[in-house]
Amino acid sequence: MTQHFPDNFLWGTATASYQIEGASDVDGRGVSIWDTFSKTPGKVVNGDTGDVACDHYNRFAEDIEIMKDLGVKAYRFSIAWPRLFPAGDDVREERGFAFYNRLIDALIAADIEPMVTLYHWDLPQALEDKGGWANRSIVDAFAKYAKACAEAFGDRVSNWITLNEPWCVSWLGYSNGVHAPGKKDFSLAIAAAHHTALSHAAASRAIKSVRPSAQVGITLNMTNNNIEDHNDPEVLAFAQLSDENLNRWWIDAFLTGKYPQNLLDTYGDLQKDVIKAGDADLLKVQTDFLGINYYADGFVRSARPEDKPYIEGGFMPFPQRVDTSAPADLANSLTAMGWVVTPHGLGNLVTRVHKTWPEIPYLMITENGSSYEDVVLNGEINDVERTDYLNRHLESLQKAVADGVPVKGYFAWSLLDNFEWAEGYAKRFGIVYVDYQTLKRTPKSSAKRFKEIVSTNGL
Ligand code: GBH
Repeated sequence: MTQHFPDNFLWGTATASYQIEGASDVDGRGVSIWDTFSKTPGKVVNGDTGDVACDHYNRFAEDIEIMKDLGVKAYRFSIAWPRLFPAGDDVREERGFAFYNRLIDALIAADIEPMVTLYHWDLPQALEDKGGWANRSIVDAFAKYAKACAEAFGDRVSNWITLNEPWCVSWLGYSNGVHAPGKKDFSLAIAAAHHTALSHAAASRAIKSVRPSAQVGITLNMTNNNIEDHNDPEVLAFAQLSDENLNRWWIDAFLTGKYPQNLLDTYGDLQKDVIKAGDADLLKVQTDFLGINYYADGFVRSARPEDKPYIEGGFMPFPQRVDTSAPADLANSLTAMGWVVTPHGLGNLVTRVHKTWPEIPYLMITENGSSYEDVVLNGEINDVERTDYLNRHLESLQKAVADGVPVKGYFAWSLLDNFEWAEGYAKRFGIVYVDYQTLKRTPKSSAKRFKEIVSTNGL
């Protein structure tokens, strides 16, 4: 049986500036926190940096040709804040604006709709020097940057994502330190979580003030936490806290102006003085769509003897002892990232999100994809596992959409193999292979399959 997606379903591919652009010291670009972090020994596998990456800055025309051949209707990319405002202040770098004008114009000429993410993790270092996302002054700086982007590009861009995965920004950046700026302090992470929520609201209002008809959303990395031991109160308490910390924090903020009280109680003194009187009015904002990045489900079961209170992992300040490892039946087919493959999770997730928050007008899958070790054989990359991941996740998504969940688009992560943050170039997520010696691009089998899905609008 053929499974079809709705007419006008927005098929796209996604990337992020620091992961693909390279050209790090070109045209007045300022230093970002990922330049600093990746050049700090021990932070990124192999000492890899984004200095060259895929050299998309110089090769974007070729990348657009690839997308045109794939037949995709949209392209989600991010703007590097340090290209437009190198010192994170009001001083503009016109060559940075010119680059994104060239990119956007070329996309439109190719009939590909630009979907812009304003923040995909490359903060100007000068702002981090003042405390970054943990300092409340970031809210104003981000709103100004957003407004400048809406003014410059909003005549041609109508879809905007304020922040990508503010959970990662806050918790990976400021609490467990695996991402830039690499800080390890629970209270900074909570401050960042609040300031990213305030920033989403402030930026949304700023964009709408100059482009009233723009569609503005936020992208969250969301998952389902599968509870395997329903009788263990520690498991239940942990699952609820994780859901509030990962999924509900930013959604409750823009819908209601409030955070989950249970979570605030658990944070206790760590969140003291961060949330100010009157912030509820600032947090609440009309959000046109929710972007969801989905990779894999999570699992929680009763602790094994070796499991320590979760707080000791330096990840989230939860005192429960639980086991969150991969279930045995999924553990022998992990991706190269070590993540489980749970395709039904995508359909389950969008269904649950729509049921829980029916007031969110529509959803977009802004990222979904997988990393596997690719083998080049006679110039071809037959990435069977990645293709299978794509097929199975889209099958699950199609069923949910057919059942009435308003998902308007799907963006494959990623168009190109690229700089996978702390994993450097060792982990490949692209549907198009990049040879980092020659920078030659080669579409993998998964790209050919995606092209087929896009052209038939179904499976
Ligand atoms: C996305 O992050 C990013 O937006 C994108 O830039 C990146 O390249 C892509 O995914 C692939 O990684 O952190 O041990 O608790 C996804 C980040 C991955 C964060 C799964 C939560 C759960 C495992 N998410 N992760 S852990």
